[in-house]
Amino acid sequence: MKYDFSAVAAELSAAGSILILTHTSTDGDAVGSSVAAGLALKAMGKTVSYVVEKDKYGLDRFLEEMACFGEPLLPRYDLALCLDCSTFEYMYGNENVSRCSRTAVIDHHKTNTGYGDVNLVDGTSASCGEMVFELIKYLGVPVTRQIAHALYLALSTDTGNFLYSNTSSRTFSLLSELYAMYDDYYLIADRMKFAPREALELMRVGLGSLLISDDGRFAVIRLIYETGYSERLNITSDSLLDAVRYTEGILVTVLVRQTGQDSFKISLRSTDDAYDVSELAAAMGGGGHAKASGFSFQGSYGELEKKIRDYYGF
Ligand SMILES: [Mn+2]
Repeated sequence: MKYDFSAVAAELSAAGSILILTHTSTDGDAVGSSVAAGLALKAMGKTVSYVVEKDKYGLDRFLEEMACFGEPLLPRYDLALCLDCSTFEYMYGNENVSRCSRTAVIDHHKTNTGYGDVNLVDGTSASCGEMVFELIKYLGVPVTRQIAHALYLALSTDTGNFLYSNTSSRTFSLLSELYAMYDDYYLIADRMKFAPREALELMRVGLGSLLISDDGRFAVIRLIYETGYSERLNITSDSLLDAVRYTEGILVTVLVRQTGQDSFKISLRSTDDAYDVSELAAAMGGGGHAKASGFSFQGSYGELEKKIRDYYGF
């Protein structure tokens, strides 16, 4: 057994009522881990409530349990079960932890601060869902179709559909176990491709305003009021960024999103080892990694563009 579940399992069996919480800006691992753990605990006869944000994929049609996310809370719980959340501050609705007598944490972020009474943290797990899957097996709870779908969602999200560098043979052996039980995960995978209608307009504004340096190596996506961007389009720009950054020849992609009259949020992506975009981010008071980083800027768009052009020399 990869994990030592004894401390967490002791907390779970002692508790009659459990409140499940996870991180802000919900994602598939947060939702999937919560639903899978919640259903398993209910099957054990526990009273379970959730403080989890509704997802953005419309997955509630596959995971009926998500209808419980908005249910009113009890005044007290025996245990807070915090999943996939590295710090207490980053937890969605963390004020509700005060309703709980004890706190148990299960997380795969190696930076987890250990804010629980018991903490099971494993930085080598690709998703929190992997840990929850093993926990459910440890507890001996049958994996229903909905639990399996929730686990698939978690495993698939945090590995970028099993493509990121964190994907391991263990991920695939857990996946293989899931496929041995059920085989209709394409329903979830298909649904995850859907985006809100605003995504098309964001794509139109972003590509319509695209600025490419003469040598073709630098691209600036201008989501600013001047090019037709508005607060209504404040949705994820991941697919827009990916469409540009994975274009042959483009080495650095800068996405500028206007957040106010004189304020901007800038995302930087590099697809070439010669460009460490965290250097520009750090110079501008932000941070991140060599291939993906970001910063905020106060001032006019003109000043910002000049700073970026001067820095990279285009
Ligand atoms: Mn995660």
